[in-house]
Amino acid sequence: MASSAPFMSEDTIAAISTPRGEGGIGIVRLSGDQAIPIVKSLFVSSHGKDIAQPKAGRVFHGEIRQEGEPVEEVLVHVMRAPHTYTREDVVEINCHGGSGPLQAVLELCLASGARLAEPGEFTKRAFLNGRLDLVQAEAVIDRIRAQTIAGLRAANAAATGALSKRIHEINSVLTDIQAQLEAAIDFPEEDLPDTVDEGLRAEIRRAVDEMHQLLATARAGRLYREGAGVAIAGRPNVGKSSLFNALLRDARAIVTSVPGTTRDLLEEVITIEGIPVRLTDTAGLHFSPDEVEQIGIARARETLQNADIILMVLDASQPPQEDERALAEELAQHGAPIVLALNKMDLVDGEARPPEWPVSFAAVQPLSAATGEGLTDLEKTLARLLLGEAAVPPDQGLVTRLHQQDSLRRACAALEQVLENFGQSPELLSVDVREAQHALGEITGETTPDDILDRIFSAFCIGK
Ligand SMILES: Nc1nc2c(ncn2[C@@H]2O[C@H](COP(=O)(O)OP(=O)(O)OP(=O)(O)O)[C@@H](O)[C@H]2O)c(=O)[nH]1
Ligand SMILES: [Mg+2]
Repeated sequence: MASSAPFMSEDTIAAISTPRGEGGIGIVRLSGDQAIPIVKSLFVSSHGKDIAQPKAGRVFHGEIRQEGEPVEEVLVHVMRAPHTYTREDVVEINCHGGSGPLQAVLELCLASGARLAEPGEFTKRAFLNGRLDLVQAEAVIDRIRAQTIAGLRAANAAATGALSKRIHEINSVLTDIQAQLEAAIDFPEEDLPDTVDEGLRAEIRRAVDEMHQLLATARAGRLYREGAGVAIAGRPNVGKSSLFNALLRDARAIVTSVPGTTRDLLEEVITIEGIPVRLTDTAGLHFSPDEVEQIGIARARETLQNADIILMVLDASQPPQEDERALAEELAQHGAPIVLALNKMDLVDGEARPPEWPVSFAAVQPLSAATGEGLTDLEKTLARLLLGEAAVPPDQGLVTRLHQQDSLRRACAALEQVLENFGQSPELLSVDVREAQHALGEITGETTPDDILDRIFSAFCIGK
């Protein structure tokens, strides 16, 4: 047993930590007090070294053997508690990256006393052992899943503690306020002098302001992490697929002059100002007797239901069409803001025809999918609509998750209650301050209930 670690869990866990499929290498990872003894029992060093000997080194070449027979040539990386990811002893066995070798080595580890790790269990141990707080633990998964550089920067900022620091700063102000209130409880006959009263009130207001600022980052935080959906819709042949391709900078969708070309949904992820945007091209919306097209139209409507923004495309070179207004009204029912793209401007002399519509658009953008005119402006418009006015740089501490947002809202409400009750007994005020602290502690993990923790970590993959 590695006595240097006060954190050791009761059992040693093992899992394949690299993705399924073939690769140059693959890694089986173990964590726990038996990690080194288990691997020692399976491993024969090429240089006669003992991996359990701290002085022998950290990386060992050799073979994993089963009853004396070589199973796999490996590199074993030994990391001793507490300077490891989980703060327990960790051993990583570098194998050839294929399911055969990895599965064989994992099974030998399990047969020798390790237990198969649950999803996210390595990171959960890092959290339980105080190596990471909850914000940082959740940022681990965000780093893995980041789809854009901005998303990675946001996750990195959270992982290095940018958000946690802001939460702790607010919390320490609240601890101070709590101390002042408790002092007042202990000496009830001494009323708080007015100056202290005002000072407290100002401190609480500042804490509320800071929390509102954090809440204002939630939209950007969620967008960098989860991305957004933009669906292209419109009548047949107006140039939806051409616009899809132009935004993608790739001839992904089939474009022809025949109306009804697109039937199935096409989805691709593009990056607009750091936001991963799932762009969907849909079948032209109109009445069609064609069965295949009808199915495509039904699918298009389903996608529109879930879009964050609908991009309604119009052929600006054509006179107004009968059913355009009805289509705009139909699209408006989906609830997402609609951006009207006036396409084929390269065929229009002068201004696009003045729109007169039964619905209001979030923006109107003249463009040409053929020449690229207006596309940059369209992207800027989409980014502005998605991020709102509160565009925040990704590397400051952003609120990225709903549960963080919810806790902040509750903390804010509790402090607003304190401001409202000011002048009443310090005991009463103290209860709400404590509630605010409790809510903030749920973000960093200090006061998060176990079932919520379980839910958070079970969303990770096995081996992480
Ligand atoms: N001149 C010009 N032609 C365009 C432009 N955009 C699209 N087109 C042409 O318009 C025709 C229809 O384009 P698509 O992109 O297939 O239109 P769509 O809306 O996807 O059509 P469906 O899939 O049938 O609903 C093609 O012949 C395109 O080359 C544009 O900006 N300028
Ligand atoms: Mg099309």
